[in-house]
Amino acid sequence: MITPPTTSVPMSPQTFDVESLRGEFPILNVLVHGHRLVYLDNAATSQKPRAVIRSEEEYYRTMNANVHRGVHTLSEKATARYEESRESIRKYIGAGSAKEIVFVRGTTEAINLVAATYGKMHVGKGDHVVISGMEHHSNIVPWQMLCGETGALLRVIPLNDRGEVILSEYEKILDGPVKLVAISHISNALGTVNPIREMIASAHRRGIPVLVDGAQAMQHGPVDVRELECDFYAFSGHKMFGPTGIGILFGREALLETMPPYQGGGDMIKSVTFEKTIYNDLPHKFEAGTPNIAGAVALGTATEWLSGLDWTAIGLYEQNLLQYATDALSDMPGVRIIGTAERKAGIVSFVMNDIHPHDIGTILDRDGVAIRTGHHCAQPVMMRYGVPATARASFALYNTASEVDALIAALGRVREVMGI
Ligand code: C6P
Repeated sequence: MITPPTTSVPMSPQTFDVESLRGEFPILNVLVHGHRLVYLDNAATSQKPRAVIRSEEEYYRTMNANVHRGVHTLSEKATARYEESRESIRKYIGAGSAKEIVFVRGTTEAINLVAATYGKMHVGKGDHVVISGMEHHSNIVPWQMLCGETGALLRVIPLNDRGEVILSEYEKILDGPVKLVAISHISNALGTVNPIREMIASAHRRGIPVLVDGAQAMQHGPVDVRELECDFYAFSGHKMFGPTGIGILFGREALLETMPPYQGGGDMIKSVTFEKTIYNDLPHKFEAGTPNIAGAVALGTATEWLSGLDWTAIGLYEQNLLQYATDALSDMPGVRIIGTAERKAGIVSFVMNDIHPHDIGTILDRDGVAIRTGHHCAQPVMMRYGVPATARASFALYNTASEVDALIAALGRVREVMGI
């Protein structure tokens, strides 16, 4: 049996009090099979602070009404709160205008929106769309569908053995008839942080726009879309301490203006006759139907909550935690870490001997340790590294070294149960 590390590394700078931050997350006190929850599945979805939970509740308790429709007080209140939330998010990601902030269901819908509108307008037969070998299915399938419909070709930037994009290959691919690059900021399956600023600059030197899948990035610190100079940035509320069912497509105003609507319906129009519809202004042109108002409001609260944190201290804390977990896992016999990039976020994917990751996940759950197992909606990554699936521990700002110790101890029990 593996002896788990007994001491916690001194990793919390004075400026960041993890225990008091944990106190803001009620779910961290839940018991699972008699054990206090050790939640290490943050890449799948993050937990919610009290402020976010309260915000959604308060919306329903005090102002629930439809937006942009009524003249009555509640509708005006709900509309104002919905638009204030858009403004909070705009500020948080450094966008120039609230017109560039489109509420969607999440990253998946944001990418599909761009593929179905910008993609259909600009990508034709013989053109290329570029993605990388580490993309989530949400940033593969919409482009495959587009290429299938238009006769374009999907080009894939290959990965090295550590799980990093091979930039020299990317440069070569960019010299083709490329109409769009779509790349993840951080890989959900490998933890790799891509050099997206550099990659965006390379594409822009050739006049090629870039969409960034930011699903995994937003919980690890603020992202400034102006600084990145990306053309589109897609993310999900639920992975950044906000609610499920709400997310954002940031798009440069000049591009969004030229794009056709994604869906037709209420709120995306200025006027409708049976002969002709005049579409609404940005961003409403892309928000057909009653939106997830409560979700949008609470996502605004999540960004306000995130703005109040000391990200220099948290960045250091998360990197130390990642290092601690990586070292502990590397010391376990039979463990192979998949994804050893130089720049990583708090995600460790691994396999252990020939134990199926689902067995690992199930046994860990008995000890209250929640991780994700499977292909993580990134089957090409599994193929690239020759594994059917991995076990994945993913860390957020409220995780601690003693939770890593609990993971390692539980993995020791997996070895015992499996007779290794
Ligand atoms: N990854 C994971 O466990 P949605 O489902 O739309 O909120 O996000 C999709 C998505 C897109 N891109 C990346 C890089 C992602 O990681 C995800 C979601 C979760 O890894 C669920 S599969």
